[in-house]
Amino acid sequence: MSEHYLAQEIEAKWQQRWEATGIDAVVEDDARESYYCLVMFPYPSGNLHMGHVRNYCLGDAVARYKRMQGFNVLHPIGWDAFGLPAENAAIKHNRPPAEWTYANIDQMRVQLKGLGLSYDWSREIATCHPDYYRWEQWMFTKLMEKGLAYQANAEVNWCDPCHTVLANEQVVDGVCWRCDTAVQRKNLKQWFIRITDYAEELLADLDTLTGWPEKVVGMQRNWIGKSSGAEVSFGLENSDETLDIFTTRPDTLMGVTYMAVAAAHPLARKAAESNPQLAAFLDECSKISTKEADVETMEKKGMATGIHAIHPITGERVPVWVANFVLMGYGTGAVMSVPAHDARDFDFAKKYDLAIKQVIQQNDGIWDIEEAAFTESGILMNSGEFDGTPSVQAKQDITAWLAAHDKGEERTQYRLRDWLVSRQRYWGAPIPVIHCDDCGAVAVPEDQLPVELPTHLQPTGGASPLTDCEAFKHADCPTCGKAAVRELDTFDTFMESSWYMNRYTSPRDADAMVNADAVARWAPVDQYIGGVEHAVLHLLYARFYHKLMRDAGLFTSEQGGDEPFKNLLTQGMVLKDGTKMSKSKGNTVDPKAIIERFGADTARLFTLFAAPPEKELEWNDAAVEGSYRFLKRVWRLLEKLDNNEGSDDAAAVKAIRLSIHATIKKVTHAFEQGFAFNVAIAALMELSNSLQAYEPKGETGAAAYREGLQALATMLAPFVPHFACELGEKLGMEEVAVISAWPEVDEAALVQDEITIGVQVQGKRRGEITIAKDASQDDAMAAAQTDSAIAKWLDGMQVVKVILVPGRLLNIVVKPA
Ligand code: LSU
Repeated sequence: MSEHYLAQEIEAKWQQRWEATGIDAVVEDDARESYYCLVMFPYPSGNLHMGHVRNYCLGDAVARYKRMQGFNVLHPIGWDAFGLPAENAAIKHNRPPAEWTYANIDQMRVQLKGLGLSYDWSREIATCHPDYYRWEQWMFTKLMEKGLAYQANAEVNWCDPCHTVLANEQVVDGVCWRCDTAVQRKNLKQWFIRITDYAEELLADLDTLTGWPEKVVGMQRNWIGKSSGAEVSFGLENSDETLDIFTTRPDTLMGVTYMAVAAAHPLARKAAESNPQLAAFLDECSKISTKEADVETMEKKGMATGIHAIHPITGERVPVWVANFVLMGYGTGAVMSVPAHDARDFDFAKKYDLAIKQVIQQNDGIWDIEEAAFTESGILMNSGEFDGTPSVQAKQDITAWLAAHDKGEERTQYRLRDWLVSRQRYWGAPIPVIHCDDCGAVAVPEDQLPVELPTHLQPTGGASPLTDCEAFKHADCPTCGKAAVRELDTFDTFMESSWYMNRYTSPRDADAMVNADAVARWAPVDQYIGGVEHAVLHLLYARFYHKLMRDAGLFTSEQGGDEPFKNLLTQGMVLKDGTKMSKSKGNTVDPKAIIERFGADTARLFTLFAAPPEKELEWNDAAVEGSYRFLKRVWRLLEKLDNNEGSDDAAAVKAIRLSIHATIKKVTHAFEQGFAFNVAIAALMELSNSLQAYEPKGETGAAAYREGLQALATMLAPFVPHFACELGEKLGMEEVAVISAWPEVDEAALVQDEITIGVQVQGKRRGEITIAKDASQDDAMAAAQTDSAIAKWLDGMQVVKVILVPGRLLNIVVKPA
């Protein structure tokens, strides 16, 4: 046989066949144990990027392997289709985003099919379709009813180029996660969902996520940021109001020498009314970014407000300052400052010449409080009745004192803020609210859902075109019937991606957001694969939303679990020349070019072989060609298929069957142990080398060779499915045998009669011998003496001692004769 390996032809043939047979659709029966769910939800950005290819090939390898293991696999695909990138592209090309997006979807669908990914296309969904987002709108109205969704004025992050507010999670190092521009703080009325109500559960349930990388669990834990301490109420001079703060160090309360409030704090604003210099400073503060890292590193600046607070215990006057590092969005937007025991407060006090009062002393030794803050625990001093108390006790005592005097209480605080979900952009799901002059913000009733987004509008980059779309804007108040206006903001797209995995279980349900039986069958997702960029965005929101759906009665804990994703694999990035492939850096490799040149199977094999899934993958043209050459080598193995000249050679058959079955064992293990695909593929390459070196002789030789090729085809199927099916067909296998049945290990083939062990003379390795598995020390020694490489080290020597470590090593000690 001298047929060439024609990748493109083979791939087109099998893709057509799979399309016709729908072999990847699920069969639903009743046993949850046999269900395996794996989901993905790309942005339809138009063209596949190598990073996507890697992600989808990883998922497909898992899905295919699990199917071969007999699981009923749900492997759906759909489109996270709303959002800014699509809207911006539509602006640039002067086409309505709907048209642009649906065209992209059509293009990407073709690309995904071209990769041979085994998706269940019958479940395809797109978030920009009203059949999808109507349920999100419905859910939002339920959340409004429960008080879990609300509109409020708040200091929020504003991105000017994107012309919208952002959630805290979308501000990375002070800049917009999409366009890298520094965000501004603005006071605006926005819609929020009360994720803070779930902070404790979101934190506690992290402990159940044993199938997640510790790193991601840690990132979420930090983001939620639970801290315990006390809320303390300071009085205000000449006022009935109070200045409330949270502290984790109530033991240092007696050391407070000033208060610091955020620029957006009402007290600061009030003081600025009669103080132009302060007003200018507040203005300056509003322009700097809010990211904590920034706040840590930026120059600390402040200004006195002229207002004084009253210390709750001593009654002393304490000056109130505005400080640029105190943020309104965190805690109460005000802090008590204890320069003697906090490094930042110390620096600030030094800079502005504020008092420093030490109230904690070291357990032993003297601390020079003028030099640096003492930030550890110790014994209280200068603290009146609390003097001599250790910090730990003093925290409790002082909190108890405050509670008894109605000036404070124990409190737990979270860093997590409520989820800001409204966006001032057009290409998103309309927020289902009507604003009535009399009734306020009224939820759109269920029978009027969905509130459909007009799809013909052309955004221009400024204000959303919805703001002048008269047909959309006007509506009657659902409560009183008076003329009213619709909410013109849309939802952030993370709203749509927070529940898609559950919708996939009953994607066409017209009566409910999800079907509880379907959720019970498939949820939670068994294996999730994604980039780590979503660690505190999507992965946090989806966990929250899953709990919201549960608590809305859409499914129970027993049916859907309390968490949406059981196991998470965070894939590494695809790099070129050491940096992340990206359009802006101009270092991308177009997957299309690889596919056109070598075929999809080569692209798949390279991305899976070149690095472990969770590690970064450095692009390497030579390795791509190497993957292609490997497939061609395997292809050529077919040439020896019918060779059977010579007589049966039992030892050779035994040896090749040993490598076949040892490989099955190794590859199975690699799949089960965290999807070590690179290890699995390396083992398959070794097997192919063994088969290449093998000369089939006689009937048994030919049979063993065929067995080896069949095993190779089957085990290659999750990685290079077209190639594997074609190879299988040439081997006379049924398609189902190649893609639906994982090979079994023949334990008998693994039993070795002979073993090879190393031989050391004077502690140095000098060669190896092959001996019977149960050979005695004398037999082993005899074998060593007949091996010329070893014998020369024994020549002229007297053997003093021989030690056989069974199965491992023969150790020979000698001295000159
Ligand atoms: N639509 C979202 C998204 O990221 C997902 C939704 C569930 C929030 C990964 C890389 C990425 C994600 C890359 C998946 C590009 C799909 C993507 N990815 N490297 N959609 O289309 O790992 O993390 O952008 O899990 O270079 O591929 O990506 S996406």
